[in-house]
Amino acid sequence: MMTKQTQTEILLVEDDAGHAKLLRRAFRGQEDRFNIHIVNSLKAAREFLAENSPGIILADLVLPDGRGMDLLLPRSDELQSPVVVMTSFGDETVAVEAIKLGALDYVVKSSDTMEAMPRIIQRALREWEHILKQRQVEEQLKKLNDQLIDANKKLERLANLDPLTGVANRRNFMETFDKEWKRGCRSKLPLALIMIDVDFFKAYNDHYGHQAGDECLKTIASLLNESLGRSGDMLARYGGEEFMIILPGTDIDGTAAVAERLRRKIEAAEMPHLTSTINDFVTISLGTATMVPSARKNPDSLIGAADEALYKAKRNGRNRVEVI
Ligand code: GH3
Ligand code: MG
Ligand code: MG
Ligand code: MG
Repeated sequence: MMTKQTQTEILLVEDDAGHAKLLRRAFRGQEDRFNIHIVNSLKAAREFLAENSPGIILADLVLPDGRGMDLLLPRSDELQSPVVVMTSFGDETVAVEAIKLGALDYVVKSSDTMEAMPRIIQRALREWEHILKQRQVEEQLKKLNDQLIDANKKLERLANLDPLTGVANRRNFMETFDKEWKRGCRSKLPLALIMIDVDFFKAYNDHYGHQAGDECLKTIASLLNESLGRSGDMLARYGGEEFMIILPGTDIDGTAAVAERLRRKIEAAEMPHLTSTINDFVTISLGTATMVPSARKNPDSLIGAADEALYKAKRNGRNRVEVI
């Protein structure tokens, strides 16, 4: 089958007029496939390359103003065209250096190789095409891989966050609590929990509607979040209108002080709550518990203690902090 050939421009960098003539002769009759441009120095080659990007460069190794492979300097990846270096017999070790610099191939000059140059060039072009395709595939793979890493990060974040409030979800809380418990076992430092429940929130929803209830939960979450100081502190949405806070390395007094600060913060926000029987505004009840973790203790007992303290706060009138 006949396929239409596209013409390839060859930049021939050759200072020896005799060699240049031989090469031109070798390509005779193939003008439809090759268009040869001859220059006799590196300087002229660089000038040509500043304006053109030939399909391939065939460069003599020894030129009056440098070496053929110097075209690959300073960075071969800036050069768009592949370079084939021509060496004289005995120059092969230098040719290896050319390959290291990024030359596609080298040809030892002889009357045979000069004659065979069109086929040599054809083969080099096929190889170059193959290299370009491979590079493209590698780039695509890298792009896909980066996208995958991004997507995974996004997924992981989503899996750890409560969609309504944007704070950590219960799963995230359990994981972090488990980690902090183990860390506490080693450090022998206390681990504190604050369990929080919105007061009369069913009545809030009934009166203002579920959507307003959602907005209220969002506001509460962000107010609580901005009130936490230390980097290890963590706020999580534990259930419907319940939040949990982990305070690593915090003792009973410190925890009670943080909890009281949070209670006031919500009260001071003055979110109207007409159907609360204890206040004109939205309030929260808080239960705190502190424990020095140890392998002999059950971590659930700390959560249980915070829950018990919260229950006590509800029983004792709500909008208050109780400590176990
Ligand atoms: P208490 O002071 O004893 O805590 O009374 P309460 O009404 O807050 O307690 P209860 O547990 O009876 O009601 C909690 C209500 O919180 C039930 C539900 O209407 C509301 N709630 C739970 N999750 C959500 C939520 O995601 N969005 C909204 N808008 N409301 C929620
Ligand atoms: Mg020369
Ligand atoms: Mg509740
Ligand atoms: Mg409640």
